[in-house]
Amino acid sequence: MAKIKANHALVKVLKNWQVDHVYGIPGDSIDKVVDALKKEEDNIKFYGVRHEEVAALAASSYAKLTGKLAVALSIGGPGAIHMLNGMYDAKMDNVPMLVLAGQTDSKLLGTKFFQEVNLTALFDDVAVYNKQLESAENVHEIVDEAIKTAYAKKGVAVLTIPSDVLDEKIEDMVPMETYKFENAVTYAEDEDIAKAVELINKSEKPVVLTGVGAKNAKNELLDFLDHIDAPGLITLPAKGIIPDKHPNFMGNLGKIGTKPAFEASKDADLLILVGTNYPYVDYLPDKDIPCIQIDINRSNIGNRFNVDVGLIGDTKNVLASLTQASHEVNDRKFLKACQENMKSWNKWLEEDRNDTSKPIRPELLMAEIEKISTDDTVFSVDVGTSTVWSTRYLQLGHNHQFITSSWLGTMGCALPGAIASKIANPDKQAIAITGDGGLAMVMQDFVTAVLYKLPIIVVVLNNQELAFIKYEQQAAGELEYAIDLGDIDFAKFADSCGGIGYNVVDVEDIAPTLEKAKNANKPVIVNVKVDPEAAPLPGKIIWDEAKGYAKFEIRTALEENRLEKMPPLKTLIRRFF
Ligand SMILES: Cc1ncc(C[n+]2csc(CCOP(=O)(O)OP(=O)(O)O)c2C)c(N)n1
Ligand SMILES: [Mg+2]
Repeated sequence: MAKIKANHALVKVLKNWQVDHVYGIPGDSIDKVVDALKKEEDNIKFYGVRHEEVAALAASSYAKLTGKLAVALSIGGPGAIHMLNGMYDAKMDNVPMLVLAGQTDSKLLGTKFFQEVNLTALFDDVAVYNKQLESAENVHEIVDEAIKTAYAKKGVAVLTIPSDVLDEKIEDMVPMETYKFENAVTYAEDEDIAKAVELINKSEKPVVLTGVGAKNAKNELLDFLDHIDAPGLITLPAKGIIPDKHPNFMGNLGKIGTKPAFEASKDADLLILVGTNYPYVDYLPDKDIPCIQIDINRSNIGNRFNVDVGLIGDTKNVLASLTQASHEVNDRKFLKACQENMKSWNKWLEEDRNDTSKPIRPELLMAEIEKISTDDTVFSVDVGTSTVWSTRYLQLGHNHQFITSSWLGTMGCALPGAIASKIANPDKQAIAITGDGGLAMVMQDFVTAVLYKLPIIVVVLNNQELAFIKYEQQAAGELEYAIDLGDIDFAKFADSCGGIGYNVVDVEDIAPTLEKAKNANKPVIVNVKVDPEAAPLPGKIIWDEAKGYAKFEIRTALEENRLEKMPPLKTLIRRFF
């Protein structure tokens, strides 16, 4: 049998799995893999980043957008440690990733050699597959197994590779095949569907709360909502699954959700959970109302709520079965009441979206970003107040995509997400929406977008502080502390990277500058000085937060002798009552 170098065998398996790109930084302990990738450069493109965390975050984002596994690689020791954050992002948002990490030469392992870190121990908690390659012989089988496991368990597979192991020649047993992983389609039991249908038919006030698990079932979900005439709520990461302008849509549920969603939830007599492991039980209805939960994963059923009927299966076919078997309802009184509620909410949102006061309000900025978007823009949103403004004020349509770091909630995810979006879909516009703190964590990789000619638009909500934390401190009745960031001229920075940078300070400049960004065929940073006093208030202020705000006011007055500017009273009142 023909012989092949083990590093080439590894890369051949990646090719078999239709891996067409890799993110990473080369270096001593991983260079054998990089060398083999060089030989396949026409098939697998290497995206060299400036920080390994960005490699892992981009890989995770790519998987969120496409469902396909992406690969991140780095040397062992420091490079591998840098990747950890993006790996947790993939783990917690349940997407497949393959990490190839270099390691000290096998003969030196255990001798406290330079850069030797126990990577198997390091990755123990984050990985669904975590092996150190001990010999070259079966490399193809091991890589295969790693990728299959990442897909099957929707998580991160790690292969740690001591630098000398791939040096050998082995028998070429890599099959000449193309693989595609497909989860078996699961159908819920008929008997359970019948029980669920009975509950649905009996209910007067059903509420449907949808999570990202329904990402591939948009049409079925909308058919179901129309058919039973029920209000549709979403979790934050599911933004975009129900178009914002859909008549049954009540917005997202939770601390940064809408008041109508909260009220629909509290008033419901039946809760239908679709593809979500929603954690904030305070926002769910009281536990004794009936509940139907649809999930592909049995272990999610009844996690947070007393579930009467668990429908284990693909959201797509389960929703279709429910639509087919349940009574059609028109003019449901409950939906009408929710829609009335939503009308006032939308009126308030519209007022905010048109607020041209100075300094620039983030709400207006969102409305302006929406105007330059196309009908299939991918929005990659960071963690901070930009998460609140984007989820609340951007109105997404059926073909928009929205990604963020939903469960890990890591700052710095927006830029890597936009880079991955352009790689996944070069023809779709990619807009990153980020805070100044979040961008500062990963900004060096703007130059990656420049280098690979990925014309992304990065909009920075620059308030020179960690505003989200400021409001958390206020809501908890604490004094503001350690939140100042200073000012970075991100526009100058963009220019210095070979991209394009714009500073926006005046309201009148927002629209023309965004228009220029839209038409620039280069990566752009639009650095917008936004109002640091723009408070991302919860849609519905729950009692503890109201108490926190009051305590904060009293403490600032007493301990600091000043009365801090509170969010406008009008806003507080309409969200509290
Ligand atoms: C890696 C990481 N560190 C810290 C936090 C906690 N945190 C959440 S939001 C936030 C502030 C974000 O600041 P910025 O990006 O400037 O956005 P702003 O809230 O000011 O709009 C912080 C520190 C986090 N989520 N992730
Ligand atoms: Mg900020």
